[in-house]
Amino acid sequence: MKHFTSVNQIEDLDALILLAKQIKANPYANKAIGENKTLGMLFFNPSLRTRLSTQKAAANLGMHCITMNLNTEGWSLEFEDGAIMDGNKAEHIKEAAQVISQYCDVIAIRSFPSLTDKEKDEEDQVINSFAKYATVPVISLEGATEHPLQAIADIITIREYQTKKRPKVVLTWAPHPKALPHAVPNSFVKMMQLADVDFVITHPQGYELNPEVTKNSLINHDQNDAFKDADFIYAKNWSNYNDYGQILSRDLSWTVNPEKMALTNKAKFMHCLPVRRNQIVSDAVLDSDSSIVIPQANNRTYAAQAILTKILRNED
Ligand code: AN0
Ligand code: CP
Repeated sequence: MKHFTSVNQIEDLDALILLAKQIKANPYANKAIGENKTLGMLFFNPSLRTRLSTQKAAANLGMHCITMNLNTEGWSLEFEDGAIMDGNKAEHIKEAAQVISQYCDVIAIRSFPSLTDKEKDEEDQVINSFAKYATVPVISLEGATEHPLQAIADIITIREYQTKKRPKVVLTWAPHPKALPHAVPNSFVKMMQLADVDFVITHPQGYELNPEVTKNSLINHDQNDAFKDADFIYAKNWSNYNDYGQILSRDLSWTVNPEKMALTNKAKFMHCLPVRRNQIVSDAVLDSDSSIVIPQANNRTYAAQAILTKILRNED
């Protein structure tokens, strides 16, 4: 595996889930494969889970980890080819990526979208520029359009909790006071399209995700109807995609609450975290036995470790 920046790069999902399961059962079994290898983690945005779980995954493989908050601690980077650098940007990605590649055997990057320029965001310039100029493998820790490690943790969690062969999984939009990216829902949709599940997306009219991503998935604008017989409810806010980056609804009738969960088949509640209580989901659901957000977050370690293992083994 050269770079891992998209769910599209997963060639054999069952094999990947099996590897993660084996790692979870025996996390230190491959402590030697990362010996004398360095993982560089570069953050342009905040993180709790991704940073700590990926660092732990690297340590479980014997890797050394160096982490930098590039937005606050590094030189401001220029990403445009041919730029005349007479402004605030002190260093070009071409040099930065090659230099970092000399210190690191794998580079992992978190970089959110602007949510103001749709075309630029869809280019996922930060992650793709690192992938282009780095001379070592690059992993996305959530880019402008995808959060693939999250989606792997999500499918591992669904596999652990499913009680029937083909569970019904519902991705529901839920209200949030801030404009949020599309990366988590995009990767989740792509993952559900790969997995053996009965998948439905529900969101208010006009809150369609990128149609290229959702084109093979069912969309139901009636949240209550979508929830019927669901085995998993995966809640997530995203800002408007058509009216790019705007908040067109904060309708709290979309908050996941016990009345809505009662429509399901005793569904498990999932969210990538961080989650806003009593916006996305009510306390009563998040604090109930149906919530599996904590074990879901735990699986971030095994998702990251599975991908690092494949990269260190040079596997596809
Ligand atoms: C981010 C998002 O929605 O993409 C990160 C989630 C993992 N969430 C927030 O900014 C609250
Ligand atoms: N789910 C997730 O990626 O969380 P962090 O933003 O805290 O890393």
